[in-house]
Amino acid sequence: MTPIGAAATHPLGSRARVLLSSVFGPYAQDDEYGSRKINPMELYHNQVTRVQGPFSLRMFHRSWGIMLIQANIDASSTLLDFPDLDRFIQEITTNEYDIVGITSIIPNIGKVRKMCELIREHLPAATIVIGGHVANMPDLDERIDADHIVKGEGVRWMRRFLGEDEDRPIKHPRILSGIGARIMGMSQSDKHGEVAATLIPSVGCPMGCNFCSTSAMFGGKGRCVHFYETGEELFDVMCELERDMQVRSFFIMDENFLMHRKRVLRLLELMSEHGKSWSLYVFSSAKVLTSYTMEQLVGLGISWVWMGVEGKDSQYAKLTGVDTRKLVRRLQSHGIRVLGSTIIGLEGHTPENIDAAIDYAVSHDTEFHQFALYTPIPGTPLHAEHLAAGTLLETDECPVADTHGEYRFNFRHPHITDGRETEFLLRAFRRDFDGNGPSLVRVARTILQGWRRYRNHPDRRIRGRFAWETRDLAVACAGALWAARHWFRDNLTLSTKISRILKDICCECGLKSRLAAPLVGRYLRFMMGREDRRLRRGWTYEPPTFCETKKAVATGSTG
Ligand code: B12
Ligand code: SF4
Repeated sequence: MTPIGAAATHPLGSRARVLLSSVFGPYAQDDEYGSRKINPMELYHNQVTRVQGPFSLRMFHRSWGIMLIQANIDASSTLLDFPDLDRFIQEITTNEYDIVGITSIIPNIGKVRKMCELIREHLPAATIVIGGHVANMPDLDERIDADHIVKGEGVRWMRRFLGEDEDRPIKHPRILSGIGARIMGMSQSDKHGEVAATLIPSVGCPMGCNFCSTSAMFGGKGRCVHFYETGEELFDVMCELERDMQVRSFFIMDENFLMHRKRVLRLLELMSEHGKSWSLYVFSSAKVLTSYTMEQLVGLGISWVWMGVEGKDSQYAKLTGVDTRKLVRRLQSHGIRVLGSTIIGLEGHTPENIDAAIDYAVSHDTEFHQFALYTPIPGTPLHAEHLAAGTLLETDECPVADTHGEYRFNFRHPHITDGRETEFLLRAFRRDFDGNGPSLVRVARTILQGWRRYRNHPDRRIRGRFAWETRDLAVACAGALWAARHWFRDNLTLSTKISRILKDICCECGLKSRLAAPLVGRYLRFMMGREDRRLRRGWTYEPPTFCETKKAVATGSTG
């Protein structure tokens, strides 16, 4: 095995033919390879809106790590995303590859094992390279048959392996942030300009929270890897993506984007100078968020933020001194939607205090709320602690495929026993939905708040962004709220809440909304009914397969 850092070059260098693949599906089913019905290849429906029925936001995200690698190597390559087993076999039996790279997370290890076996059988001369979070498993080399296990950043590793210049600038792939979005039984448009571009400025996070595998993967506390060091570099890439993809919004895949203050403030200057009215969707810790003024956040176009709330009285430095409830209210009053993230099963949680912990999370009334179980993941300090204490469950007690954080603990919790965490987790999702209503309604509420506050802002750039973000309010949103109110007609609290927001929208948007709400609403209500029946029959949603080939780039690279 050659870990990152060690010298290794493929004998063919850049003349090698490379296949990069994600693990095979279908994903939302229980099978021998580790797929789990409860663990679909979806962000929202898996970890955020899973109990929201037809209101749940369904959407897929491509495998960005291998897309980034493919865009940055000169060798000829094929990228296979979301194949099923037959499609993967077809790819390796009908083509010759010298290197096969697989990306995976730990719960999907059974699929990696199977894919390695198939590669050995059908492409015995190929070099197998495994990357992504699965590489953090300490004994991975004993569990699968691969040639290289790459921990950490993969672009440099792959360039080095191919004998290419590893220091040349990073080319950003053109990535739509989400695909196949669907809500209330309706497929959403993937058309240019509607969906944000994914932007990957860095990987890792220097905060180094003890449970965080992303931080651990790229060096842990105090470390991370920047693909674009400066505000100028980032701005240039964003302009390229804006031009090529006709986007004006960016999903910034950087665990703590705002933490890199110098880069961010320079980006703000450049955005202002060039009149860029972009929307940015970011991940940020609460403490870092509060280190910016609201004017700066709004100027940057921050309109959606994924923020850890973790749990009441949690010990994490990223939350020290921050009243997250107040912060959320403040952000919302400026039109910023929040995806709060709460951990169920922290060390201090007990069956007696879990309701209070859940109520505290729900009281944030964020637009979206992710709940996940406290899960020691190999490679993290938390995992090392549990290993030393002998509190981890053996894989025969808890299969790796079940350690995805949405089902059960992989360790012996000091207070929560007998598998009760599964119900606690579900309870959290349900209470958030029952108390705060569908996320879609909350999003409409906050967008409206932002619009009311900023529609007359003296800066055209800022006004323009809020106008753009409100573009669906008058018709589609009004209709959705009408349908949602009808859906909850027997629930006085929620229907009153929804009515109030709909009334506000009609006040702002006038006759157009008043007419559209019942017309569009009736249609949506019908579609929701259909979707609900489909879901009750056990329908699941799978991503389409992508196969993208790139010819070798002629360079002076060694071979
Ligand atoms: C996007 C994403 C998803 C997408 C998946 C898209 C996909 N096609 O797989 C969605 C939303 C569906 C998802 C789902 C889940 N995810 Co997820 N996800 C992420 C997220 C937020 C970003 C990943 C990313 O693209 N990063 C940016 C790219 C550039 O970085 P990268 O992928 O790490 O790739 C770099 C290196 O790892 C390496 N590399 C990667 N692949 C390869 C391959 C080769 C050959 C080489 C050499 C190198 C290499 O090079 C890349 C460039 O440096 C990460 C968190 C994070 N910030 O990374 C979590 C994360 C990867 N997910 C995680 C988990 C647990 C899950 C879920 C189980 C959670 C859940 N219960 O919902 C499910 C699993 C679904 C399933 N059935 O498989 C964990 C993995 C933990 C672990 N150690 O295994 C992470 C780290 C989040 C976390 N901190 O808990 N996820
Ligand atoms: S702040 Fe978030 S991304 Fe950073 S280490 Fe902590 S949990 Fe991970």
